[in-house]
Amino acid sequence: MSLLPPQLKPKSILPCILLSLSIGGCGGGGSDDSSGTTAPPPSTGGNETPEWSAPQKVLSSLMMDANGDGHVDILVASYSDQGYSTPLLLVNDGNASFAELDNAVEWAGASESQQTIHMAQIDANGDEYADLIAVVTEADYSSSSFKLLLGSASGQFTEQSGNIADDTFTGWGEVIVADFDNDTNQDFILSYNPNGASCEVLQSEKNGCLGGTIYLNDGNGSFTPATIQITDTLDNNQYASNTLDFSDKSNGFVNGSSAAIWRVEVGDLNVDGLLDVVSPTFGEREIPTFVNESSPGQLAFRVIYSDIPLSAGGGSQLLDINQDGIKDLVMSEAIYNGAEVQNEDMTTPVYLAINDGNGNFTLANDLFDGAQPTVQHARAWIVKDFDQDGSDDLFVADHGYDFSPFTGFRNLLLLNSVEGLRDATEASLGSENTFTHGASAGDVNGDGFPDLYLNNDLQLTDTNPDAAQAIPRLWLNNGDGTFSASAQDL
Ligand SMILES: [Ca+2]
Ligand SMILES: [Ca+2]
Ligand SMILES: [Ca+2]
Ligand SMILES: [Ca+2]
Repeated sequence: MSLLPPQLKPKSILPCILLSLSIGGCGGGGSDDSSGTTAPPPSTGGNETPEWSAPQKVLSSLMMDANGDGHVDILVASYSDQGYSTPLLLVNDGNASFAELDNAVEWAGASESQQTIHMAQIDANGDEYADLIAVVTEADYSSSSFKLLLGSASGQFTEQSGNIADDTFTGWGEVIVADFDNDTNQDFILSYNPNGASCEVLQSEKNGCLGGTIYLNDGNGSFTPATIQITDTLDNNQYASNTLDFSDKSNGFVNGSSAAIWRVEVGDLNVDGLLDVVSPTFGEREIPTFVNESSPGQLAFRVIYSDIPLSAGGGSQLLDINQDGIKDLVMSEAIYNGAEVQNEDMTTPVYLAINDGNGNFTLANDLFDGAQPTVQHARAWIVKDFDQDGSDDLFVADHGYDFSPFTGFRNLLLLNSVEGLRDATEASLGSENTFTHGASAGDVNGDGFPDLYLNNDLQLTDTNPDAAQAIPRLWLNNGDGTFSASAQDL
């Protein structure tokens, strides 16, 4: 049976992919075919047809200044078969009023059967215009690839995907842009898992979660996966690999020679100026931190381990929780499997772990100011100083259970202070259940306060009457970490 029958929307297959990481299949109570029926486009009312409209089903978004005018624009990409073959660029006039720039983002072979699942800003070629990496996949995830798009003063991007070597893979993938070899040129790291992969099995064959491939920028905007020299402190093993690997030490035994990571977070975790990587794990394993010891053109990482006995591969971010200038870790598991849900209020906790300054993490859930928050299926973890008080805050987009009837879940906004991370969601954004499949953040109206764009599916209730109600996507920061919906329907 095909992994993705035509009537199944990508929204429905995503849990299958993630589910398979730790559980090995889409269990009972999983995706419901009825979610996939595409409704006709809404009537425009007859007397006025807008020149453009945002997709009804937004899968990914990115806030970036695409045309170098100092205003933050928004790229939005839809699910496949929604009539959009490439992302739309919504250009900001400086007052958070947006208009589409025609054909700004295009690439060879673009097709409505594809979808852009992830986008990241990168400075590929050192000019003054921001560039873009898009991760594009067929709707059934049978083939995925990168698109490299070079920015310009007009906001029109020029495709240069041929500058990325080994640019295809299968499954769900995301990239994080960073300069890993400290040569001042931005590189990127790919983390992905192939269809049907399981992270619970022996990884020595490299057939499970495949993460941590680093594409080095040669300084001229060409990217090639680079060999990594790994020093594993668990057994003092030194070897070369084409991905970041670690010893899969769980419950007192080492499973195979090495395991590949999937989810990664990137930051300077030992405060030496080089960007390190940490990978919260699926399953109860010691969490590996990859301490960067690279030099220009030569990748080298030393793997150390934090003994945090929990499974937290559902989502994560780095932020300085205890305000000592060192990035700490926030993470959670996700509820992927409908068969596991015993009641409709079932959630999973958000965990905090404090960095000792060397990249070693220790659980510190007492650093919540108030009750420990919970999530159901968080999709985007965004760190910004939302209230501009000088400390990192966290927004988490959570769409809730990814199976019928898609009732959604509340998003989460945690504001940081010396008292700890405080759940400010209700006062800041409202705490209604929504189906927010991701989000992006940036200051679109130039007041210095980060605003939010929520990747909501506006058609969900057309096919699932009990699904979460659609809410506006663009939320403007009121200047204190609370938000109001924009009047413009994006
Ligand atoms: Ca570099
Ligand atoms: Ca470092
Ligand atoms: Ca800290
Ligand atoms: Ca703050």
